Amino acid sequence: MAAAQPQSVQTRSAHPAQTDVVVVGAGFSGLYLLHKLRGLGLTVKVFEQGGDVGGTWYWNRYPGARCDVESMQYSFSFDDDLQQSWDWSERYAPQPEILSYASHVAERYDLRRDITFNTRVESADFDEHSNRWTVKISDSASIVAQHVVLATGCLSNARSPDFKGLKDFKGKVYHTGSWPHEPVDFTGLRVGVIGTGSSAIQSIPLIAEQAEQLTVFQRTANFSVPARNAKLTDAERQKFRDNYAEIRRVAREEMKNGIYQPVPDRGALDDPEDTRREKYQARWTSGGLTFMGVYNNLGLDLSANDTAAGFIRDKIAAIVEDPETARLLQPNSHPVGTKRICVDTDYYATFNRPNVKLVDIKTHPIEEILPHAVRSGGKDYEMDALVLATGFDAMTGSVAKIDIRGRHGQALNDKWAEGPRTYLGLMSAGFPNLFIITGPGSPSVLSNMLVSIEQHVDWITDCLASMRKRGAGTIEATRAAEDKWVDHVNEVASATLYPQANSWYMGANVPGKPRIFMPYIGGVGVYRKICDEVAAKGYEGFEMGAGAASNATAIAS
Ligand code: NA7
Repeated sequence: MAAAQPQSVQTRSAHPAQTDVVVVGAGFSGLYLLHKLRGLGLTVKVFEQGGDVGGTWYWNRYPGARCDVESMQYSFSFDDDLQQSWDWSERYAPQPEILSYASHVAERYDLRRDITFNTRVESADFDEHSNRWTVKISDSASIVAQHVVLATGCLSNARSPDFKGLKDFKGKVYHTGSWPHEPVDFTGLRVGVIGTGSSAIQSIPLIAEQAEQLTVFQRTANFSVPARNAKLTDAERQKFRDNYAEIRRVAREEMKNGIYQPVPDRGALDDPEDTRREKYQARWTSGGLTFMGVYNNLGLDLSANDTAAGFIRDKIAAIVEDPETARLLQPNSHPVGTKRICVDTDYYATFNRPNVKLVDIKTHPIEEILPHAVRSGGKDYEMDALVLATGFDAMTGSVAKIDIRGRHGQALNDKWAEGPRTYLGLMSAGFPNLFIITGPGSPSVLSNMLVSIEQHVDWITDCLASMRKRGAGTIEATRAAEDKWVDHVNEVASATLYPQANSWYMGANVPGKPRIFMPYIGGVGVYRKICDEVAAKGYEGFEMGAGAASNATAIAS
């Protein structure tokens, strides 16, 4: 794909350029937000560090990368013509197709003209006299904005562990989260994959087909269910299209995870063993993330959860021929679903190939990377190439990379040193006019991201419209509302099994990161209602201030 040309903002002059809104990131959130804000007549500048639109889908180009929510649902719903006309080719679109979709959206709404690519936002400083943010971008230019919206994504900050000797490894090192744009050929190579999260589970079967030898270094075994990916037929697409209004409504308002699916009417222990197994088998056969939706208490009750976990462990034992490999692949350290359940195509069966080997690095952690090998348990595994499938500094990592200073020069990173604090995941007290899309404290990664993105963008747009109507120049979460919300987020999480896992939801994958359950687990339907009520009550828990004029016409575009 040809990268769009970076546009310039007014740079290095005595008077920096001005805009109503700076948006950081041109993934799905940034794109939709730009479209909506233009509808309000606001001037908007979007800065994107990648060479084109797509966000996480721009970077995650590893073999087998695809969404794990079905494409007919992992797509925008805000424009019926768009959802009626875009043809998804497979049940779970592969990454290149999702990227084409993002590109199509950018073209359809003529978005690229307000996006500056290959440009990082370095810092944002709030000036309390003018009530404006000064945003510094990577070519050392600045732009002044009334509002800043962080559309930086939850899984955009790829993380490479600090393995001793890694920089001296003589072969190529790849990270699944920042894969090269040109094709990577592993033919004839001895390849090591470190990590067994979703990215590894999607890529391992394909790398195994190419590589001469593939060694998988596993710290934590993960639960994975078959995707049962397939080409979509016209009839399947049409069924969605004919019912889109209702499907989208239910996904938004009635589901916890923003995915339209049958709603369970009972808990796992309410069914006898044989019925339960039949139901698990039916979901296993139909495939996909909705496996966890068989019963309504799998995330709440450990005994119920054990029945689902046991079913998957039995499947692993049945698929994987070598008993020791099967044992290692069977997850035992966390309840199923408390780390995001993975969706795969032939992952477990791949370990039956003669060229694939599993190494347990929980018992024998990686000691060091040598120029041509990985050393674990005192043994050297010779390698020509390494794939780090080691995940992200999720949810807060991309925000933390920007030096954000709010009232009294307070750094957001200092405020969040003990864990992120937000009101509704949308704003943080002391940082007026700074919004986060799908921020910590909102359902975000526990949901179909497109549903959560649309909800946040719509809410923020309505909020800005309301500010303009009232002549308000600033909006800010109150400390009291934020404290209450943070308590609520923790309380809801602690009633579930989720905090039991060392997951990236908890920040547990990043050494030194505070262990806080970051997303809001109350569900997208409940969360939407709360946000709508807050708005209906005149933005309860937020303070609007007169500040400087907020209307677009006061600011040169
Ligand atoms: P994940 O799910 O965070 O997986 C990362 C994997 O890398 C996981 O198995 C980790 O083991 C492993 N890891 C991370 N650091 C290390 C070190 N230092 N040593 C050994 N192994 C390590 O990232 P993904 O990219 O796969 O998926 C992220 C999300 O993208 C996914 O949930 C979907 O929503 C899409 P650990 O479990 O921490 O022991």
